[in-house]
Parts: sequence; structure tokens; C-alpha cells
Amino acid sequence: MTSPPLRERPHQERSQPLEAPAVIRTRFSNALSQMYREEVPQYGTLLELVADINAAAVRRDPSLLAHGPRSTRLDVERHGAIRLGTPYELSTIRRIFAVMGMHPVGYYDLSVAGVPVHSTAFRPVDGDSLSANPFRVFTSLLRLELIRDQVLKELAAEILRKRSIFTARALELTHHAEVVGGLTKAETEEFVGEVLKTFRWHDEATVSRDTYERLRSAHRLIADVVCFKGPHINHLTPRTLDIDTAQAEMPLRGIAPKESIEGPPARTVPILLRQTSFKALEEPVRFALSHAEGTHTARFGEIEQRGLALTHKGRALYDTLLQLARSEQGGDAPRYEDRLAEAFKAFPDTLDALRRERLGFFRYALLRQTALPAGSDFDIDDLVDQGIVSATPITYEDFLPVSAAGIFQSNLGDAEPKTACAEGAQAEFEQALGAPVLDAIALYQAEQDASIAEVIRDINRLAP
Ligand code: OOG
Ligand code: NI
Repeated sequence: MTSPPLRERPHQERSQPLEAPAVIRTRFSNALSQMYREEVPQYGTLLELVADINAAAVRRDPSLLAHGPRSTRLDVERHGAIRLGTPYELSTIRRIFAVMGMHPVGYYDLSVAGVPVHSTAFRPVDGDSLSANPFRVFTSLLRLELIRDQVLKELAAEILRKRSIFTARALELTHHAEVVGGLTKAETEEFVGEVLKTFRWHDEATVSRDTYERLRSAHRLIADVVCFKGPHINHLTPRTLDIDTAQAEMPLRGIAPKESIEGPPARTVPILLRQTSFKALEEPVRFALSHAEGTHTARFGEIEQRGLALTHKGRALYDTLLQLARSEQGGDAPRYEDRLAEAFKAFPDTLDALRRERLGFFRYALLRQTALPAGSDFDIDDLVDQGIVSATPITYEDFLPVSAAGIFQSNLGDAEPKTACAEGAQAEFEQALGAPVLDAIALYQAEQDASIAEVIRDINRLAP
């Protein structure tokens, strides 16, 4: 039974205060975590492991929290991932996430790694919203145009055209939130419950075993996106303060991690993002028509450690060094971890050097009230040196395309055929999304600039 349309509700109910988007996001993220814990018990084990490791890391070094994430943020911090099939699904999920204060940031082209998708990350964008709850969802859109077999491509498109992954009530409440500018407490509860249904696992495929096998033989991801009623959440990732210990302890808790950690090597000052995962589970499914039984692998677990957001200059250096470590393989080449550590010796590893060389982004704040001559030119580095201004590293809130490709691939198996290596298609992606994606580096730059402007304002206010 559906609830009555919103316009028929008594006036009183409509004048209830609206929840902040961050509150809706937290409700949703908690509900999703709860659902995934019930669906995939290993995710619960992973959460326990990360909580233990984070507590131990903070006991060893309490400054981790002082200079890093607020503990209240760390406890709720996680990201998820979904894979969608059509432009309609992508543009609708954009509208749904907007109600939760999450917006598309960045374009990730995975086709370079032979994975037939391109992606964005929906996340909060402003500082207050991020510190309230930084929940993000890495969202991929299948690129059907990369399927070479025309008949199969048409079949996949036809199956996707027929499905509807959102409940009528979720769409109604989203429209209502857009018109009114938000949701009340009661509407939020209903909205969260309705949207959650889109992310749920379905152990019944919508296609016959034959169709599943045909799509799977083109690419496993195609079968994963096309053959089910909805875009089941395929992993949820808690944030750890010590990913090396997490990687080492996973086997002790009965979880088999992927071989190596994606991203930069272990460092004194963490930069960007390091990630590791456990392999996707083989789960029983039933096919349509014959009710034949089979298995499908899609859902896995992942852990990540976040560090300093890098400037264009820092990111270019990261990309170059990563490429260097990845290119020398085989023969007598040392282990990947050793090559990576060796390559990254060229990346400065103190907060001071990272800031002075403009490799990373920092948030500046006036520490003590000091009157400086009016109108003088302020050099922010000098002010930090003199202990007048503090510089706090800005956390990287996004993803890394090479790492994402590594995470996808660790779940696909070696025999996986690769689809045609294509060019990125950001314009097509944005067309499907119905909006441009935001530029991540521009967001960090704006945050740093605003903090410097505030320091200057504070100083000028005190000027004689
Ligand atoms: C997404 C894989 C990428 C990450 O953290 O880089 C990802 C997927 O498997 O759908 O989640
Ligand atoms: Ni992930």
C-alpha cells in the first residue's frame, strides 16, 4: 500500500521543520551500514577490526585525532559503491543524493583499465557538511557502447529499459524535497526506508541462466549491472588510521585480503588514499524462467586510509611516481611494495615541506592575536614560521582511478576478458548525469583560499 500523496496531507504536517541534509545523509548511511552488516557478515567483522585498530592507533599517538579526523567523524566515516545501467538511473540517483547533501565530484574513466564503466563520487562538498558526515558513494555507469557484440548490446539495453530500480514513493518524496526544499523528520524516515530498497541484494536474477552467461562472457560487470532488479551496494568501506596493520590482521580474523594495498606507500605523512579489500563472495542466485540455481560474485569489503589532499603539482608528482613503480615489472624487478617505496622517496614526507613546496592543501587559522602593520603584504609561510598562523592538512575526500581499477580487477578474476580500451567520455557522462561534475582540486583550493582570506581579515581587523 502506498501512503497518500503529500499534497493531501494536513497543513500542520507540512509546516514541520525540515531536517538538514547532513541529518538525512547520516540516517541513510547508518541504515545502509546496518543492512549490509546483515547481508554480508564479513563486513561486520571488518568494522570490528577497524574499530580495534583505530583505538590502538590513537592510544599510541593521540595526535592522530588532534590533527586528523574528528573522532565523531571517524566513527561514521565510510564510502559505498554502486553500478548503474542507464542515464535515467544515474540522473535520478543524482537527485536522490542531492536530498542528502551529496553532489557529483570528479570524473573517473575506468575504460583505460578495460573495465566498461565510467564513474563519479557523490559526496558532501563544504567543510561543515564534510565534518558532520563525509559519507560518499562511488557511482559507476555501464558503458554499453563498449560491448562489441551488437546483438548482445541490444539485448542488454532492452533488459535495462524495462527495469525500474526506484520505488514510486522514493521518487515522490525526492520530487517533494526538491519542491519544498527538504524533508521533515517523518518524511526523512520514510525516504531512507524507500531509498534503501534500491541498494538491497536480490538473490533472484531477472534473466535466464543463458542470458546471464552470455552477458557474463562479455564482461562480468555487465552481468552484474544488467541481470538484477537493482544496483545492490557492492561494498562499504570504513576508514582506518593504520591500513598496514589492518592488512596484516585481516587473515587473523578469517578475511583474505587482496595482495597489495592500492595507492601511495606507507609514509610518515599520509597522502591521498590507500585502500585494500577482500575478494567478492560467491553467492547463490536463482535464474528466471527455469529457476536454475547458480552463483554470482559482486559484493566485497574494503578498508581505506585517507591523507592529505594534493594540489595539481602534488598530484602530477604522485601520478609520475606511481607510474614509475608500476612500469618496472617482471624479471629481476623487486617486489611491487619495494618499487613503490623506492619511487616515492622523491615525494617530500614532512608537513612543512609538503606545504612549502605547494604539494598539498592546508587550512590556515590565526593562532594568536597579533597586530601587524596595516597594508603590509602577508606571506602565509612566514606567519606559520612565526607561530602566528596554524596550517592543518586538508583531508582527501575523493578516489583514485588507478586504485579503483585495481579494486574492480581484484574482484574480476584473471581470465576476465577486457572490453575495448576507449577514451574517457566525460561529456557523455555529464549528459547522462544531467549536470556537470564538480572539480575536486578546485574545491580544495577554494577551502584553502577561504581560510587564508579569513586570516588576512582577522589580522587587518587588529591592525593599528
Ligand atoms: C567500485 C570500485 C572503486 C574505490 O574505492 O576506489 C571503489 C566498484 O567496484 O563498483 O570503490
Ligand atoms: Ni571502494
